[in-house]
Amino acid sequence: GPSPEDSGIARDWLARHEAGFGHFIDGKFVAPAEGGRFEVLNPATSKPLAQVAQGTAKDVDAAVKAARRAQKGWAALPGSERARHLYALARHVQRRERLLSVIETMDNGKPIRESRDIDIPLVARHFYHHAGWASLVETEFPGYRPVGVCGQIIPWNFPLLMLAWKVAPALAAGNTVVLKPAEFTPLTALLFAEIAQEAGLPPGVLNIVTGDGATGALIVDHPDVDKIAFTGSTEVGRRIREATAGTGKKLSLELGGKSPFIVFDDADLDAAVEGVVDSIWFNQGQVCCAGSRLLVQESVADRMYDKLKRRMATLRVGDPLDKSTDMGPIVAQVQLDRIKHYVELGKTEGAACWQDSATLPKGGLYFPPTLFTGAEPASTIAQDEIFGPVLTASTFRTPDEAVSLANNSRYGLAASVWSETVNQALHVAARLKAGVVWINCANMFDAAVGFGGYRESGFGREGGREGLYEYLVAGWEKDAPALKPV
Ligand code: TXE
Repeated sequence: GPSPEDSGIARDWLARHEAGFGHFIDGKFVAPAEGGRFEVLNPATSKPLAQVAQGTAKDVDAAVKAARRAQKGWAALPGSERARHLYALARHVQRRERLLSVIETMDNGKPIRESRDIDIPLVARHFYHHAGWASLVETEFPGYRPVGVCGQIIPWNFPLLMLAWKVAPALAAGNTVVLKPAEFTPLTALLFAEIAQEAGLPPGVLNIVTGDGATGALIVDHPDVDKIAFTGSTEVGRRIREATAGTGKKLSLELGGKSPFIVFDDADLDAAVEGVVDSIWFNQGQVCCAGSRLLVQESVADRMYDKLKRRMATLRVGDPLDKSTDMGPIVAQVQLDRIKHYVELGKTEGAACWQDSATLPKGGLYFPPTLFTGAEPASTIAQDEIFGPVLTASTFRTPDEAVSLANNSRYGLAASVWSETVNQALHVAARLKAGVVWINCANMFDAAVGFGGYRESGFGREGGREGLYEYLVAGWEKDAPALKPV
């Protein structure tokens, strides 16, 4: 966990910015053009952490212009030079990983163990991986060129990791970026902008404008943006798709999910219980690919539920800066209200609700791990994305029934299958409509593997070779310098 010294550096960093953060445009921090700022809260204490700029049309336009000016020069660099910059970003993230982890935890509420051991190391890994692509893109994608200026809008559940997922491939492929972090969690993106300065990233290549949905809409609508990459709610994704239809802007959307977690009677139930913990109680369940629908084969359902309840009672909900904490607070009051609403609704829909009786810490936005058993497959709690620590369980009899229940969703992001019979697991996996299927594991990510959904979970892939296509277009432009090989 963080030593008092680590919390000290975080406090110092926040104190240095007490007057309020600006936007990061053209390599410099600039005050918001119209002066507006909003408060960012710590969900563990409900106290303010910082004042952050509210981006308006002038700020967005300045950022897009800076990105446009920088783009040709950035694309004209030899791939090995762009790689050098991405390696430098990766190394600087590693050098600052303690400060990044503590700030991420204070801003988002996720346990320090997760930000320190998962989020921030994966951020570095993503930049290292894409540094490799920067030097390979010209030879591996002959006939392709960068899209140009990319608008990137990200959510609050993995604030810096979602930045890395979007920024690393865009820069590797020779694009420049205007990125907007989520209004609840903009701090590590702003710290990353300082890191980009330290690492010597050329001005204008990465611009960060903070603000809410209105700022995001200004980026989407800006006529000089060539591509939008969005991760967030299905509702906003739909609006962005409408807004970009007919503009020629390239678009990728990574939206919600209601991913099935299927346990067969021959599964290692203890391992499956740990898989459930990683699937739905990791990051307080605020995970787009969370295994939020447990489907258990009838003959082992009671045993599975008993084991789960016993394990749930051991989860420690509390101060996210304490390294023994398993679950921190929910990111914001509106999200907590949304979760409470669904849990109340679930009780009226006839499912049995189980929560451990341990009392929650006061002052923060805490919610206990929650299990619904006997949920009707068509009920709201089994169909809607709750985006909180709420698991909905029901049973099946045959593999066919498991597949049809699993696919009975308007989403298609991820799935997890648990069985010790490898043929059964593979056969079922192949019939699931999901962008990623894990067998006897869950929530495994790698920068080299494409991630993304079907149906209302969106389209486009992030990571690896597939992810690069989102940041390239086929063809040739008269005045566009070709990507240069090493
Ligand atoms: O998401 P929003 P919210 C789901 C989850 C959650 C629900 C609502 O179910 O309960 O969405 O969360 C920006 N044009 N997910 O309201 O609003 C916004 O500023 C352009 C799933 O926080 O979609 C933020 O930066 N941008 C998800 C980002 O969009 C707009 C992660 C996401 O916020 C905009 C988060 C607009 N009109 C929520 N309106 C996942 N798939 O991981 C808002 N934004």
